[in-house]
Amino acid sequence: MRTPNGSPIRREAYRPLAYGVETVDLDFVLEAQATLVTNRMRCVRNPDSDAGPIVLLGDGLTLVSVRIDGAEPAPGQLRETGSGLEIDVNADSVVVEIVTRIDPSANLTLSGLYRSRGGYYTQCEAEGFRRITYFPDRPDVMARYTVRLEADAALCPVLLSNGNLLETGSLPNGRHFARWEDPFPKPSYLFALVAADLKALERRVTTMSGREVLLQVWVEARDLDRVDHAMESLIHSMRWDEETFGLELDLDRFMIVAVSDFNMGAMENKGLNIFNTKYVLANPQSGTDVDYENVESVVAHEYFHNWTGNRVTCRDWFQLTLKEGLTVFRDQQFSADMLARASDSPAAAASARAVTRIANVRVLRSAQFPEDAGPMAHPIRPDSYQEINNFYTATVYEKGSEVIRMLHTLLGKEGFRNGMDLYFSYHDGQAVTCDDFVGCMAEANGADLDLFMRWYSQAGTPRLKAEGVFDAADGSYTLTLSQRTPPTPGQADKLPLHIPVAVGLIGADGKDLPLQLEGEARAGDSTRILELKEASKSWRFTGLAAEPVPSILRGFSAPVILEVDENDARLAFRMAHDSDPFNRWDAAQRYMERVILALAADAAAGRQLEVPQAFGHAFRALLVNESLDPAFLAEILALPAETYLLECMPQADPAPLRAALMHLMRELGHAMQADFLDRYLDLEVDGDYRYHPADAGKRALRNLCLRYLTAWGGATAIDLAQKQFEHAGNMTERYGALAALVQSDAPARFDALAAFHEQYKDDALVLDKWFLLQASAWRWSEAAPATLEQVRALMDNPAFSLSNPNKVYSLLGGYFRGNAAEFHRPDGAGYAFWVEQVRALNKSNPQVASRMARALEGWRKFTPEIQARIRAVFETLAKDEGLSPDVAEIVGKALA
Ligand code: B3K
Ligand code: ZN
Repeated sequence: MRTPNGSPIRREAYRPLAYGVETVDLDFVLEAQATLVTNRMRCVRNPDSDAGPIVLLGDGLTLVSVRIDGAEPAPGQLRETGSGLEIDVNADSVVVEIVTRIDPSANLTLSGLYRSRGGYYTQCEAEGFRRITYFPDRPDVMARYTVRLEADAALCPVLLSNGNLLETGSLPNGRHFARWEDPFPKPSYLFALVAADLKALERRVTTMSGREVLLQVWVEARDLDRVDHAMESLIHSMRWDEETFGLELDLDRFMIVAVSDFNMGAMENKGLNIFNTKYVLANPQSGTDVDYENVESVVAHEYFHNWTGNRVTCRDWFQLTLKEGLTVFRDQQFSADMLARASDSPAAAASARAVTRIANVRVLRSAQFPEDAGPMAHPIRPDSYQEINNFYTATVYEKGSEVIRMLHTLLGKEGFRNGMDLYFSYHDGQAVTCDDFVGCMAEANGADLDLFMRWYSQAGTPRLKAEGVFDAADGSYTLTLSQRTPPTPGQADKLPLHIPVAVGLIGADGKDLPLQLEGEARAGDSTRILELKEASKSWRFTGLAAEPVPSILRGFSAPVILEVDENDARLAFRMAHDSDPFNRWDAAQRYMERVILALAADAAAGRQLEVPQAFGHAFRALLVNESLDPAFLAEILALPAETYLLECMPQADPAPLRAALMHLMRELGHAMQADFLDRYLDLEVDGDYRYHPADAGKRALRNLCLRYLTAWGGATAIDLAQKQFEHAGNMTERYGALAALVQSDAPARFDALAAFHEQYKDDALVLDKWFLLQASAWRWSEAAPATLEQVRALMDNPAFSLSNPNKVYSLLGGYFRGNAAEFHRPDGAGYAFWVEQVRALNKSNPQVASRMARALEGWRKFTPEIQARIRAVFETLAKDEGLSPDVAEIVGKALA
């Protein structure tokens, strides 16, 4: 039914269809094993396309009947093709009625119509709709939908679909129905239905134009005490989009539905967002501050898609970043604004914004940089793919968002808003391309963005080199910026990109110097955006009394790897003084990275490990600095992600890296015991839990202090962690204490894990944390049980199931992606286990299987011994018959 393995779909092959669809009337008779779908669509000739048949796509459907304008098809008029049906017609407009039968109970892929905990749910993006009915299932076919649902009234009392409810009613035999109408034309990937036993939290709010709208968050009855935060987040998102972009909710009703079995985070179906429970449910007893943050940002993300994705959608799936990069940028801005709003001074607001930015960049560096350096490297707008589901990537999303952010930086807030306004005025209701979007940004600002478009076509992480020369004779400082992007698969030669580089110069007193660029009248700014468009360019700053310390790429103004020659003293200086909080954090990260990589080299060579004193001083100066916001401190004192550090090693070697990380944490915990303890005791948050940035920041820093203390492992530390675990008033504290115990070699960790399991064994989301923690745990002593054996044992826990993605992501993902040193054990047992699990998942849920398979795709960065072992398991897998296109693409590219 699909494109055979190995024959990719190309962006350049795009052609509009001969026939589109104007209206669709769907009728679902929902039965567990045999759901009948009647699809009546008005197909209309596309005047802009060449002549041709009506082309319908279908996957795994049982065809019951077809009628064309009410009649049986004439002989030869209807053909079954490998991917669906083709119908020859002469008329400009015909009504095609197709009846199909599907088996939602047998659908474990969680794409199309499937069952979860007794209910029926759909997931159609990217190509799930063709698993429900025959349809031109591509995003450039936008149609108006009506939907009738019929199901057992006792089992599925709630029947939902997109848009507005027209009618409900009872039927014989205990059944009932509902009819829905979506007034907005939409692509099929935004279709959704839900039929289940759910309850809703409801709120009525008034939009900026004065319309009253109904908001609902639907969950199982037992979860109703966990939905307030999702509802609050939805209301905040609505207000933010009105205030920031003048964009209003366009429907009378907006629904969020939570489902336990879901492949990714959530889905922006028109008016009926379907969410993984993980991103809806949170109360103080079950969710951590991080869960609260995630719920807020995913609710916002899906809500923002209503304009950036639904009202204006993608012409084809190569344009995915058009909606995803832009919507990620919007949700990141929203999160930063929410944090800043809760701050009580401009400085606090800047620090709060930096905390969001740091979180964004951590994700980029630990997930996107490795992707861009591996066999799956692709531009944010790929040129080809074998399986589109493999391209919902960190590159399309996170780097895509960085590209939008650069436009925002280059054009300014107002210029960006003008571009957005123009985009909606031209393209509302259309399926468009990334060129259309950037074209609007250029037109609205009179800007030339031709060169900027290279960000859409060039893969790989650019290296930005900064070199400065101070001339004491004339008080000038010449800064030379140069760029180069290493080759990526299929793209050997790279061209210069248009890179905005935010630069500041710091004086010896630690204060920013006013910037005066040679030949420019304007002066005085402390940060300037330099636009690098060529391979290399120099800028001359004048009027300087002494050599400044440059602070380059402030706010992480471009998704690049900055190469700058800074000695330890300079990093410590910026760690203490950089006025740009992001760069201050980054200086600390760079310093830590340097220290950790040196320790890892020593560990690999069997040398004694020693943490440089100067680093300890710089670290401690921050730890005891009470003028810094705790949330920011929690970021600046946390080590860089292991996945990112592996990328930074000349030859990635997980074991010595892990030894280095453990050594550093232990040593810092030991040397600064008293300071960690003081801060720990100071940071206690009194009163009832509230999700507030100030409280969350304190809890984050407090838990981090505890982590350093238990890493060292003195009796006081373990006792503190146990007390916090026992007396915690909320999940952030309880889980923080459990994590601190598990990340130590204290025997108390086993009791804590058992107690946690006992308390939450019926709470799926909390248990996911328990699985994750054990799968990703470091081994602090040789005596500790091997992680792999524990992971295997945990698979037998009654709460674990390979068919629930959250469980797989926690336990298997936690091991494959979150525990490099244990997964890459020298005996290869981790890889054998990986082959087993990828094979099992490949049969039931290819999307999840592919995600797990990707854990090893970056194998070429490792030492030759590790490479040889991983290559062998990829080769084993490659010989399997029946690999899904999803997994086959990953394996094929990994070996190419
Ligand atoms: N658009 C969905 C992702 C769909 C993934 C399909 N494999 C969620 C989001 O980005 O908002
Ligand atoms: Zn999205």
